[in-house]
This record gives sequence, C-alpha cells and structure tokens, in this order.
Amino acid sequence: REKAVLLDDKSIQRALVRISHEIIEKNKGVENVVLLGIKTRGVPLAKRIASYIESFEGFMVPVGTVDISLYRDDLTEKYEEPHVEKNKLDFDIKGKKVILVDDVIFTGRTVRAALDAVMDLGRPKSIQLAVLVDRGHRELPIRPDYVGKNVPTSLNEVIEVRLNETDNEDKVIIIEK
Ligand code: 3GP
Ligand code: 5GP
Ligand code: MG
Repeated sequence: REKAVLLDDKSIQRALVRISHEIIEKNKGVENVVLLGIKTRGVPLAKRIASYIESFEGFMVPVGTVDISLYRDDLTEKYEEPHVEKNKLDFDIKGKKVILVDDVIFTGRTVRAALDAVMDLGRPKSIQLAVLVDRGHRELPIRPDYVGKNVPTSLNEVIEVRLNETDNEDKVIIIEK
C-alpha cells in the first residue's frame, strides 16, 4: 500500500546535484575520485552523479560497479562457489578516493559487504558512501557521508526507489507492507 511520495523527479535531481557538489567540495575537486555503484540501482545513481560532476568540473570521474551478492554476511549460505572475477573494474582503485553509491541504506550489511569487495580490488586511499535514502535501522557502525534524504521508517515500511534507467520513472515512495 503506497503511503506517500518521498521524492519526485525534480527532488531526486536536486538531491543528486547537491550530493555532486558536496563530493566536489569535500574532496577539493575530483582528482583521484572514483565512483562505484552498488547493483542494481546504485549503478544508475553513480552514473548520474558522475555526469553532474562532469558538468560542474569538466572532468568525467571513472564509474564502476560492485555486485555484493557474494559478500553479504547473511546470504553466504546461498553461494558456495566464489566468483572472484565478478567485480573486475576496468580501472585501478589503488590510491584512489572511492565513493560507494547505493539507493537505500538500511542495516548497513550491504555496505559492509561492499567494503570487503572494494578491498579485494586494491588498496584505496579512502572510501566514502553516498546514498539516495537513509531509512535508519543500522545494525553496524556505518554511516553515509552524503545523503539525499533521511527517512525515519518503521520496520513494516519499505522504500521503493524507481529510476528512469530501471523503472521508466523517477520517484521514491514509501509503502506499507
Ligand atoms: P536494488 O537492486 O536496486 O538495490 O534487493 C533487491 C531489490 O529489492 C533492491 O533493488 C531494493 O530496491 C529492493 N528492496 C526493497 N526493500 C528491500 C529490503 O528490505 N532489502 C533489500 N535487500 N532489498 C530491498
Ligand atoms: P542494508 O544492507 O543496509 O540492510 O540494505 C541496503 C540494500 O538493501 C540496498 O542496496 C537497498 O537497495 C536494499 N534495501 C534495503 N531496504 C530497502 C528499502 O526499504 N527500499 C529499497 N528500495 N531498498 C532497500
Ligand atoms: Mg540497492
């Protein structure tokens, strides 16, 4: 049951533009910055942020993807075989400022797993985290550096993130299970 629209297309755009400016400000430019989108919807979000950054700074930061399904600590029983080649990137993250991008942060377990995946790829200078929605309920000491919108939720609510690239519309809604 749909309860409310949290972000419409314009609000999503404004949030991503703001996050793009915050990334540039915090890192004093984007030299050595790389964006890694966490599959699925973190990937189009990372690409959009990269393209906003390019429009402000005239420099396209590298964008890669991270698939964490093999690393989730609560899902490991399902995956007996390691597929290490899955997270290959076509650029080197050694010494880079890596910014992970995801649509929603909830318990923090996905991000913890993504940290493992990134460390397996090489030793970055630092790792930051950008999310479109922080819905609370963290179970680990992990906190995003850039947040589109903080949304206090109850456990019987779910945030539905719809993006043009994956869902043919830009909208974030809260639904009651
Ligand atoms: P995503 O791949 O774009 O992140 O986990 C698969 C999809 O289900 C996710 O899409 C996410 O948007 C959606 N989803 C909705 N609620 C939850 C939830 O509580 N946990 C997880 N892991 N995914 C959820
Ligand atoms: P966590 O690992 O922090 O519990 O959950 C984060 C991951 O699960 C994100 O990749 C996110 O897509 C998904 N997720 C968790 N809760 C929600 C939610 O309410 N809505 C959506 N869209 N995704 C969620
Ligand atoms: Mg996600």
